[in-house]
Amino acid sequence: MSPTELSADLLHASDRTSLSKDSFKRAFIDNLFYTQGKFLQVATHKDYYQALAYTVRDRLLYRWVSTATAYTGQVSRTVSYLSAEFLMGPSLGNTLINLGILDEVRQAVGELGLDLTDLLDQEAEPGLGNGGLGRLAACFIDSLATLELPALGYGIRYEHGIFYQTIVDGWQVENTDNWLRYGNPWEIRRPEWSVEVKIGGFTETYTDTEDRHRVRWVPAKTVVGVPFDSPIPGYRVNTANTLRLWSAEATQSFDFEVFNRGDYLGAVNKKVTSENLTKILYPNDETPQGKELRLEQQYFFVACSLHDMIRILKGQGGSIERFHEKFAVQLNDTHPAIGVAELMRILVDDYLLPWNDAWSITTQTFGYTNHTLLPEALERWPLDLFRRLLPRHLELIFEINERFLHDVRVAFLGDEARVRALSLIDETGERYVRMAHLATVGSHAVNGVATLHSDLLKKDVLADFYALSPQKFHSITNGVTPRRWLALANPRLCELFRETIGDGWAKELDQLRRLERHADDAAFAERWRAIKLDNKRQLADLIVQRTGIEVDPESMFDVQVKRIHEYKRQHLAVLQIIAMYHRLKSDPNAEVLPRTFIFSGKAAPGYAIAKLMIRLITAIGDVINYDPEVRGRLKVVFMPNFSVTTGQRIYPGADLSEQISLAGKEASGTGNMKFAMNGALTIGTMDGANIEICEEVGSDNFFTFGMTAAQVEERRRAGYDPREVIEANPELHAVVELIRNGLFSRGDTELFKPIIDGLLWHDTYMLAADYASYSDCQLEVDRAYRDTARWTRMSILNVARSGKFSSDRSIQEYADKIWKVTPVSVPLL
Ligand code: Z57
Repeated sequence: MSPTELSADLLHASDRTSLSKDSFKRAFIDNLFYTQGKFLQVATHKDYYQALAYTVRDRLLYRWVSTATAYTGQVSRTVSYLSAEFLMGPSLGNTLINLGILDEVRQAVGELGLDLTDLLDQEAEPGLGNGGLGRLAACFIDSLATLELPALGYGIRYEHGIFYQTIVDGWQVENTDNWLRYGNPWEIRRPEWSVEVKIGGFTETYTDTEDRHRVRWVPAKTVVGVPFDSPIPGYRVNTANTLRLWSAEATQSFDFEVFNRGDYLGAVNKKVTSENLTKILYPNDETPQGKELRLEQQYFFVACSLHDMIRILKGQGGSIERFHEKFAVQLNDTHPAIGVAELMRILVDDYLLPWNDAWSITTQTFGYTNHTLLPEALERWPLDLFRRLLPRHLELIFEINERFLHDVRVAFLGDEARVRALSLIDETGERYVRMAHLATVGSHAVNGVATLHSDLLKKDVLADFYALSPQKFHSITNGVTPRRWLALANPRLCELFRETIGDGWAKELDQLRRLERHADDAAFAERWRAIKLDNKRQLADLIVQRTGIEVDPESMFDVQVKRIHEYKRQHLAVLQIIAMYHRLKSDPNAEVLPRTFIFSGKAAPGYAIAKLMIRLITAIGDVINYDPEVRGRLKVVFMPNFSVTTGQRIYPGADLSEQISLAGKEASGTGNMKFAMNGALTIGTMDGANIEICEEVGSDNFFTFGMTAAQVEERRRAGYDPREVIEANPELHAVVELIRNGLFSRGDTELFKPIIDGLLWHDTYMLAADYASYSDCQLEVDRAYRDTARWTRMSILNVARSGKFSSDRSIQEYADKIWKVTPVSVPLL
């Protein structure tokens, strides 16, 4: 029997495809009954959410199948975006926006007596990422689909995503995240495309049938990777691409072998061990630990993904020699860089291609995006650990290195220092594999994520590589998706956009420029302010609900939300808040503008100073918020569990965006962009993408302070002594003394000592050097905020000029400069 053709008529008449409201309501009830096994009277909000999610997913599937069908027949290049993290955030709201059915669905569920907002709140967030890097991957796959580019996102289906943060007695407490508890309606398990991944063991040489010496890898164990697919719909296009996340499972055959030997518990144990591989996301952002399981995770998902691409290539009748013509593989940081060695292994060992051919295919396939300059964030793997897990890959890396270093010696005759600096193996002490070097050598394109960052890469971290092959280097400034960060997060503002400039902005963010001519229109400005105030009221409700702290929506909302890290300098903001408090206490009539300081962000569980920074923030809140003399003029709030979901509620309610990293440290930042497009003004250093935001919105509409990256370098070279600076600045000195003497720790002079000592003796991130400039700049902010008309005008201009920071623009640049891919339009079946 052969399947008959799918009838398009049948599909359109189906309650699982139709977008008509009645059909949608019928399908919802149907799902509630047949999928959840509930009826309206006994169903919980979770049931309603699930039923709604399935109803929406059905409508997505139609586009998904149409897209798959369109891609099967076409030859153009596909982008594979390899990322160990995809910080997607909830899917339902975003899907409704992209399908263009948000209002209709709100109405349909309303007619069933339900409130869409309540249902949207039920969705557990898949927190499969730490911060900027993971969220960037999520914005990028949204843009890839919106630009109708054939693309697959490949990653890991962690059973536990980033930990759930609570605050107990002012300290961060980590709780395991269990996002799959109620099931995930957005994924489809595809066991038929499972991949066996080999790990460990040893290599041996053998002679092949043509009498050539070859190497064979004899692995110690096998793990099965099972793909889980989720649809990624583009905005108002038929394209629905795929996010394919790999989950580790035990091999059956392996278990049975042990079982037959009578070791049942041993067999079960092995199974448990294999499945540990994708159990948990490592919660360290920018501070990799050389943990064996982490390298295993990286190899596992990369091997699965490359295998999957070859399956797809073969399915289309392509030959392996054309791999690079079919796939452009982008490495999101070095986490998937082992892919360079894995593709070489496949081509050389499995397909017996000559080395040079294999190398040419490999380098034409990969592109590498670097996301950091912090030396401690660059991944390096001890050779022993690497050999234990991937003995064959290590041999291949040695071979790649030998050939590469030969080229280096030819290019820089006699320069052995250069050879050591460029080597894929760090031999300065214990020997390590340098993953950034492997990624750079194995790729035809390397890019930084903002102009300054790319320049510093060429000048610093990858300077020797730049000298060797300058044509490889690119700069592509990050962006964020306006669908989630505007259309979904800020509906009131978007309604004003719609009335004023139509709704083309969501696809072409540059159209926001048309708002500029309303910047001086008093009536427009009044509406603008009213919307911001509304958003602030909503945020204030959330704050009191999550922290018990009442805040005044009329006060300035001054916000710093991001991972807690010394280089991001949350403690610089703290010093300044204490100074304001001190000013108020010294002169109760001092002109201090009412402000609410809102912090949110997670600290890596093993990063003691970062956790202490959270404790310091909550501690100053405990004093300032309850001091009657301050009379509510200053409030300090720490919102627990910063996430995509809470971000969606915070950015739209912000007046001031704090982007105060030490210049040269923040590669780009992406929160800075979300704030600007939601009408917050930025106080920031000339770091990362802040520089470009300032350039776009105009320096009159941006509060800059602090040293530039060049000045930082200069200052350090000249010999920097923080104590000298602190002693010379009475305000800063007083602030340090208040903390030191225990004002915020009930007299305990030990608690915050690590922060104070760090400041006095090292001040690695130069808070003292930038303090005065920051403090002055905050006075300038006060002045601007007092002039409501001026502030509103600045806010409007920030939004109007934020078009560059759409991830659509970033992805278009990757497509043109690096991937050489073009859109494929998808006809609906
Ligand atoms: C991460 O979130 C970033 C860099 C890293 O090396 C790692 Br690991 C995680 C961030 C940068 O810190 C941000 O500046 C940047 O905007 C973001 O990646 C996306 O490029």
